[in-house]
Amino acid sequence: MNALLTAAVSAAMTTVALAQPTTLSLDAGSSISVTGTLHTPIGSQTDSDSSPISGTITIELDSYGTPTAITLHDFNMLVVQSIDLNYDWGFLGSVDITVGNASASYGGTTPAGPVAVNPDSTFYFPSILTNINGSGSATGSIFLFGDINETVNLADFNPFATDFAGSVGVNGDTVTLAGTIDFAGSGEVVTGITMDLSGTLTLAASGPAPQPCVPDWNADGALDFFDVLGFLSAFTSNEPAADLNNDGILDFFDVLDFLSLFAAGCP
Ligand SMILES: [Ca+2]
Ligand SMILES: [Ca+2]
Repeated sequence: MNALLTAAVSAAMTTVALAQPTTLSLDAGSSISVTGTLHTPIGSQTDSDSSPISGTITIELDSYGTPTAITLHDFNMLVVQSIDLNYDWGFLGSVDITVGNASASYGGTTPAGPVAVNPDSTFYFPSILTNINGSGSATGSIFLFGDINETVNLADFNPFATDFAGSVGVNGDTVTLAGTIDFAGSGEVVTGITMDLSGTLTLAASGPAPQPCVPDWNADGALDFFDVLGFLSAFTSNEPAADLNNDGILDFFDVLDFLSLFAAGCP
């Protein structure tokens, strides 16, 4: 045992922070709504459209039992239907904007957060970066301005600073998340014509909870010396939890299993 303990202690002198992100898939009912106000020489008009969205969001919870903190790693969402915005000034002109392959993705280079998950399961990210991508066309004509036939690039609006509010919970092996990401920005869609673009991504997502990390004995999200002490304490107290190979006996092989799991680490 002394040799094992020495090995355990030397193996555990460094702290390894554990990250256990999980990727959730957007469920049916997730959608995007877009409002665009077009500013032209003959006046401003506003139109809106919406579409279902599909995709994934990757988050990390500090605990997959009762979470108290959430980190946002990534999201990638595809706008399923084309976004069509139509502006009509009667005999003065009209402009139709169509984007058929729009997408929204996380624009940060590092994970956002962590922020608190409140006792009522809600969370709030005050400022995350969202990129909107996709291209389409703007066609029409405006009195004294001329015909319009140009390509529209949503990337011209990037990045959006957005807020992300929602709720997250764990039910057995499943993580569920509901939330909204609001975005707003301005850009020049056609030379000389600007648009204020805003909208909301409404998310309903679910996915698997990562498996618990056995060698993180005190479940604090880090692998360190205290986990080794915790296991050895459970072992010497004959706690059934220390029977890692499930053979009903606490012996040398359970200690070996713990050290092997500890050395392998956790995802
Ligand atoms: Ca630990
Ligand atoms: Ca055993």
